[in-house]
Amino acid sequence: MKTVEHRLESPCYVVSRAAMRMLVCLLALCPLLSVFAQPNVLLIMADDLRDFGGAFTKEVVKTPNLDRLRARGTTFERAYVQYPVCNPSRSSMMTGLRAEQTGIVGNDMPLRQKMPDIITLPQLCKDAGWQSQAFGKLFHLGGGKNVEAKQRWMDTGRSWHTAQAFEVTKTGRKLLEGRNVTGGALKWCQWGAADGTDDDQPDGQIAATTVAMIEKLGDTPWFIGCGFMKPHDPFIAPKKYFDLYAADSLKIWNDPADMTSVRKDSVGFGDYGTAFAKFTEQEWRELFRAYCAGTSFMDAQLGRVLDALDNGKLWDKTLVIFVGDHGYHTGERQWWNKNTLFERSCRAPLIIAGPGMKGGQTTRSLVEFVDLYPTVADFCGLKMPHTAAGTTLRPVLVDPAASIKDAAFTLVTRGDKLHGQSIRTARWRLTRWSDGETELYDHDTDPEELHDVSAHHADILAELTARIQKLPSFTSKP
Ligand SMILES: [Ca+2]
Repeated sequence: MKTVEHRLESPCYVVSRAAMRMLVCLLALCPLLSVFAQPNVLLIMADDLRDFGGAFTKEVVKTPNLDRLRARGTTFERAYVQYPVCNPSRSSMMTGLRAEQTGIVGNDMPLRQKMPDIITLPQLCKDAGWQSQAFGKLFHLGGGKNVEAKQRWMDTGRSWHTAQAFEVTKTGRKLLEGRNVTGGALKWCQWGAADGTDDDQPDGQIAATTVAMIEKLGDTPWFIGCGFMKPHDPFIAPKKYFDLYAADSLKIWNDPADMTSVRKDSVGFGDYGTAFAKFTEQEWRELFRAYCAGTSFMDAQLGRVLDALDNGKLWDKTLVIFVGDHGYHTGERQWWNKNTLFERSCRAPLIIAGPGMKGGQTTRSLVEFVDLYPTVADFCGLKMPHTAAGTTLRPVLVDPAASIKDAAFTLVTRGDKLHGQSIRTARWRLTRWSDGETELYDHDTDPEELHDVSAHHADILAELTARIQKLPSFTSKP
């Protein structure tokens, strides 16, 4: 007892108690002060995962682990990619620059070919002392079977200390059910309930290796990229995930008869449009079920990674970012894909959790994927190595009602002669094609963008066109 009294009276204790009070006050004022000077960064990406929000599909797909992550962090309901295709979107996100600035607008251009000296997001942390490791698809996985080319696409050695890609096993390749719904015309339009376990598929292996690396690195600060391949085509997952969805249980989208038709460059173009126009209701249903199965499969792998954070007690020292690389139409405007300037393609999932952050928050603030780079730099206490196109999301993570910008922008190209740019504000989406054609949708009354109202709002058209014209200059020509 005497010892305790002595300790209570010791000047040293008094000082530390005052210091503790000050720290508590500081933390109260700045709830997201980085508790750790070097927080871990876990960047989890899903491929072609639409934001399931909205009246049509909100309650359909089973994603208990995404729900679990939502309970720990902030869900962004209005997060927009800068180009709704894998490589351009990922290149934009990983450099913090718009697609207009990177010039990467297709899946055939490795980042380093266009931007040899750019400091990527994982590289920023790697160069500052973080262990940087990638599993699966973070940058676009080009290169096919050529191992060296694949390593170049993954940016091994520059962005990551090591990067690994994974293949389906012989067992996982065996399909217990499934078919190509185009009769083989579009090779990728294949769905399949696969034999084997989760780890016979790349996403299972990606989860397993991510977990092993988290356990191995321990207290060393790390930046781990965990890049799941699903629900991207081919729409294959272990059979048990198909069994979550009874074959005829899912409602499918039907475009209303009075929907405004739009130019082919906007949606419905090429061989894809021709194939989708022939789909029967049964085929739409089969693909949608397979997409939901792939999403639940990816979600289960996410759960394994979240378990590793639980087990290692890492939530209070890890910034966790879950993103999709762009959205996806599952039948809207008779389109089964991305690469359009509609909300379904431009909006993508984004959830962020981290030290000191409140859980279970949802925000309607407009944000862009170029905001992720400055956000990570901010939380890691690192200086942006180049001028960011975006801005840190910290204010929204502190207060979901906060606003950091009043518009989000997305680009697509159609060959080297035409491109479209789209601006999304809290109320409107204006898409403007480089030949001057426009589409305007009013989200206050039309969240699925069914009716083009550009003929009735000349003032909005002029105002938003002027905003698009202020973007960094872009020409479709290479
Ligand atoms: Ca993708």
